[in-house]
Amino acid sequence: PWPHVEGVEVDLDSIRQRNGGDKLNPKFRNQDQKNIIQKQYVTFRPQSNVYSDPVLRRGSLGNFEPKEPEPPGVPGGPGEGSKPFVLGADYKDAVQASIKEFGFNMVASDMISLDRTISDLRHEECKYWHYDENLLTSSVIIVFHNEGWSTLMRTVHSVIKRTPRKYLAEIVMIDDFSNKVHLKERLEDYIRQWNGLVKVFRNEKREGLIQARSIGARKATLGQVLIYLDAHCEVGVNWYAPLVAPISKDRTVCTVPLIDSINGQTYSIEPQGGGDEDGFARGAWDWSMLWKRVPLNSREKQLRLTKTEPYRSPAMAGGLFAIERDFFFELGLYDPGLQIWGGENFEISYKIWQCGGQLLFIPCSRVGHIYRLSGWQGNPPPAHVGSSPTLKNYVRVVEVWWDEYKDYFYATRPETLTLAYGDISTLKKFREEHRCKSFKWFMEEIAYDIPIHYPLPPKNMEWGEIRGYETSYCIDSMGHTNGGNVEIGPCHRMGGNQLFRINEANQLMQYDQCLTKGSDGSAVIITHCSMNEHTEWRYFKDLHRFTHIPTGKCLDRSDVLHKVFISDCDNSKSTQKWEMNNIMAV
Ligand code: UD2
Ligand code: MN
Repeated sequence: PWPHVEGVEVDLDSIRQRNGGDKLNPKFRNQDQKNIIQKQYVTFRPQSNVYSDPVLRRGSLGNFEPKEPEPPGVPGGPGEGSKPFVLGADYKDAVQASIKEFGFNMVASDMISLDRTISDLRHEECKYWHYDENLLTSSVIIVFHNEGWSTLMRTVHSVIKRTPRKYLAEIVMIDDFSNKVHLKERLEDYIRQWNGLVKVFRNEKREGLIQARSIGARKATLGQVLIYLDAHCEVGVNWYAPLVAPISKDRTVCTVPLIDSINGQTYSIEPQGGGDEDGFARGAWDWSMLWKRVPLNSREKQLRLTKTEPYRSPAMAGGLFAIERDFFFELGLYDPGLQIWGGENFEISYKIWQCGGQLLFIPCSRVGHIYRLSGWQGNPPPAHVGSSPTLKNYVRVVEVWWDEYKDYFYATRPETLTLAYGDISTLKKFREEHRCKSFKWFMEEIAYDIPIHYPLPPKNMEWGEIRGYETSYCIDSMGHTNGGNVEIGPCHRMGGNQLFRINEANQLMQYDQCLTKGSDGSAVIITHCSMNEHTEWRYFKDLHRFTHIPTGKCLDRSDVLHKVFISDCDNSKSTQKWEMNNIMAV
């Protein structure tokens, strides 16, 4: 018995052992799980895909609903039913170390059964949908790089536990050049229990998650549909049929489950937040290409009869989706020039929509995902990749897909104008040959609600560093935001905290922050602003002057104290002279 698990008498060490955390020994695996996993692995591919639309029969439980409660991983064990599991103070240091290494509390995870039960977070209505039983089969693909063991394996266990066996062709794991012992030496042994259902392939160099997913598509040859999951997920009750049914009906549909949030400390599962009153949101972006979610609007709702039906989304978050295998290949998989992390979620979304497919969010298919906790050391890109791969990815995506809208991206990220993003001619050719639609069509027909939440930004008049005239000192935000002072520092020509822009709306900005006057009436501060806020500045290039319009004062500095402020304009003061230029060191 462990004192820190209140009211429960379970031996956490034995769970940890069974999870493969200490000693890998398949005989520790629990009996219930053995009954679920079939011994013999048989390739299954239905000959035809007769498919009729799902029907909602409110009185009768859906044909894919479990007939009896799921067996617990460990009866009464920690985390069962996705109850929060809180460790005692004794574990504090070990917990912190694991968060730093993996982004999650691995000490707690290792004590929670890999086969634990979870609470059913679905809308009640979801239980009454009936689906055609000739669903397509799937390969589930999980790419991973240096992930924790039990969170990774819980992903695999949950798929095996909650996917009807006849539709699960294989689970393909792509090891993206991990260097942890538990991933290099134990995995093959551990997955042997599933007799070939689970496969591991290893990249010979770090490819990044994007190319690793394309590799996974090539390796996964058995299923008709490819389902991608991050390496720290738990699929929910009856997640499969609702996710795959729309693809069985129309092979150019790509589906995304509703993504709940697994707490990386306690492993409780919270329903996806935000969105509308039912928690439904559409995937979106701001014009600097940050991932955003906007509430499901009434026009989209009206395309459906009931609230748990799939709905259209302009974009996906990236990690969790299902796509027909051949369709994904026809789309050319991911752009081979996208590196490591980021932007691929938009590339695939635009490609799907603009080239004739559809992207649907599926309210009744739910999958939990653990978001990394702060304090995680991160996955630095490998040495053979140049600087800022993510930004380069964004540039490739806007250059290929955004047409004239790309100016809005450059307006918010002017520093990317100088990035060498590589050759995109093959992608442009693909777009032409497939007669993919324009971004304008996409914005008007599908993503029409995004500018309501994220208005198109004003164009820039000038951008670059703001240098004291004939000095080597520049205005520097010092990373301050939300009301912090800006200061003066040696110009470094690296952009970042010294990168500003002045736009047609008279905003003097850095990222999503504006410069304005502080409460003392003179210091210049930097604070978050939306479209019509802090429209206060004018730059007179020939006079080397920035004027603060509301006060009529001039931007000034104290060279000794490194302060930036506004003061009465005086032509003879050299500290009021500035020069904005965009010669960067890239
Ligand atoms: C989100 C997505 C993620 C991906 C990313 C943008 C969700 C829930 N997650 O960030 O899937 O689309 O945005 O690119 O939508 N990995 C590798 N090699 C690497 C780095 C990561 O294989 O070089 C693996 C990693 O182990 C994980 C997956 O890729 O399984 C996604 O990485 P993440 O979980 O760090 O990304 P996340 O969830 O912050
Ligand atoms: Mn993730």
